[in-house]
Parts: sequence; structure tokens; C-alpha cells
Amino acid sequence: MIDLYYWTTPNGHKITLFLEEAGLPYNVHPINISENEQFAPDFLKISPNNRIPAIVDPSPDDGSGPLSLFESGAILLYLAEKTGLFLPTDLRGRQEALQWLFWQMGGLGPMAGQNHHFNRFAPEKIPYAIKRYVDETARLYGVLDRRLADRPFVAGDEYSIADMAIYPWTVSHEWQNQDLADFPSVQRWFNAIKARPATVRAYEWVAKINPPKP
Ligand SMILES: N[C@@H](CCC(=O)N[C@@H](CS)C(=O)NCC(=O)O)C(=O)O
Repeated sequence: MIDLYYWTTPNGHKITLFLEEAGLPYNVHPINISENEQFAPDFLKISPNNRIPAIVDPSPDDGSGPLSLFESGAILLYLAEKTGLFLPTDLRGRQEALQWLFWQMGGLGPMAGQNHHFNRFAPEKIPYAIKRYVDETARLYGVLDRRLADRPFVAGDEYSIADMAIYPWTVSHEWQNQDLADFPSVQRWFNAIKARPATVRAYEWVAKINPPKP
């Protein structure tokens, strides 16, 4: 059974999306980042960057003992290769999925993360920073919208780890000052992923371990 070190944030949701879709059994170890649990020495042994998510696979295919992994993109790729699921196997399809996975890891994730910070959490409002990250998030949503204009999912016809990486960052579009009505193809794709039973199960962890405060 996979051990998942997790909190209910976009990068955390990526991994529960995969595990629920694949039907892989997993144990959740909540790491409450609001309580600084990501800095606990035991957690740092498996996640040296003191960030969630991380996993430990007790029985990887090489038979050489437990394997721990951090970085959500690396975890998604590992799980896809372990299971043979959600990553095309033909050369071009695989590269389509991987380039959009890396687009999320290097672009949408960091930029939307800064957007959240300056819009929601920064102790002072800095208009230059807010505009910079809202504009960049809008540009990236535009890129995604064009990509999805003529295919159901980012890598083509099939749902893949690229969609699982991107979707959780679009769930918080309101925090990012983005209106999905401006991005009709993203809106269609978003609704389709939101309705998947595995997505519903993945997001049930919010109510279980970090319910909204009254
Ligand atoms: N590139 C990393 C980013 C992970 C990350 O930033 N995780 C956030 C939650 S979404 C976190 O653990 N933050 C804790 C902190 O900032 O101390 C990944 O994709 O796994």
C-alpha cells in the first residue's frame, strides 16, 4: 500500500486524483502545513524540500526495498510508470503528456501559487505583484484554452497525468481572479474532470482532514 504524505492543497490533490483513478490502495498521512508539520525531522527524511506531497512505495518493482519520492510531477510520473496508467505509451503521445506535465510544474503551478500569495495571504496589498501574477495566470489559462480547443484532454483523447497536474490549480480560479467564462474550452474540460467519480472521491479528503472553518 502506498503511503501518501499529504495536505489538501493543489499539489496534494494531484496525487489523490491519480490514486483514486488507478484504484491503488493508499494510507494518508496528513501533514498540516498550517501547523508547520512539513518541517518535522521525520518528514524531511522523505521530503527534503519540506513540501507536500511525498510518497513511500513499500514494494517498488525493482524489489530493492521501500522507495520515497517528493515533487508532485515526479510522483505522478512514477505512479503512471508503475501502473501503466494515464500516460500514453506511444512516443509522441507520451511526449505530449510530459510536456504539459512540465508546463504545469514550471509555469501554471508556480505562477498561480504566487497569485494566491499576493491576492490572498500577503500581509500588505502590493498592486504591482498582484497584477503581475493575475496577468501571467490569465496568459497561462489562455494557453491551456487554445490547447483544449480541439481535444478533450491536454494530451489528446485520453485523461492523463498532465490533466491531473493541471486541474487542481484551476479549482481555485476565483482566488486567482480568473473567470472560466473567459476560457470556454478550459471550462468544458474543468466540468468534465470535476464530474469524474475519482475526482469526487479525491476531494472528499478535504472534509475528512481539513474541513472549512465555520
Ligand atoms: N514543486 C513542488 C511544490 C510543492 C509545494 O509547494 N507544496 C506546498 C503545498 S501545495 C507546501 O508543501 N507548502 C509548505 C510550505 O510552503 O512550507 C511539488 O509540486 O511537489
